[in-house]
Amino acid sequence: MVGSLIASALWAMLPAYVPNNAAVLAGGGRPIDGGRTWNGARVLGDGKTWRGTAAGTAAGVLLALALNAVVDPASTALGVDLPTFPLRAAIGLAFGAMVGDVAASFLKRRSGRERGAAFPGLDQLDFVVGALAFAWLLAPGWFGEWFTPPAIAVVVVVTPILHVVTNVIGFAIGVKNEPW
Ligand code: CTP
Ligand code: K
Ligand code: MG
Repeated sequence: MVGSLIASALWAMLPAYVPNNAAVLAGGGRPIDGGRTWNGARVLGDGKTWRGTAAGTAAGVLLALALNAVVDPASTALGVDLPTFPLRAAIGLAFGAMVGDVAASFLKRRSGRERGAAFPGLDQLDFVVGALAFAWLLAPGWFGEWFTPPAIAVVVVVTPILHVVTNVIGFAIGVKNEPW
């Protein structure tokens, strides 16, 4: 019961987990804020680029389509009812994750944090809030079916753990500048 709740909730979040990591690998080029500042600090900073945002969103949507192709055997193997992703849900999760991350950088710059500075709590949950909000906006029926309050609770507890582990690995293998 709890196991199947965790499995379906995490499966439903997978298209929101990939974008940040894909952006790290693909990032670079023109920053979204074009170098502009506001009240003495960059609006977003050099860490938020058009290329990283586009690549991250594309990676999340592509992963959702790939998961749709294997959802039946995966459901059977795990003995769990797993979600398929309508395109609108896939886009909401992937793009929303990127928007949440960009919004967090905006808040970091407003609070005097330089690019790459840690903001515990925000760093781990920014993309969760963005992904859930955009999935709800773009695919409300699908969202209500899979992101029940208990599923959201699972996501909010488990995601920060997964996020910390992934980023420490990314730092250790040299693709990420900081371990957060
Ligand atoms: N990245 C990107 N575009 C995005 C998000 C991330 O290009 N929308 C790339 C950047 O190269 C960035 C790296 O992924 O440096 C790591 O992402 P993140 O940790 O979110 O950015 P930071 O550089 O730490 O900047 P910030 O302090 O604004 O979070
Ligand atoms: K971030
Ligand atoms: Mg960072």
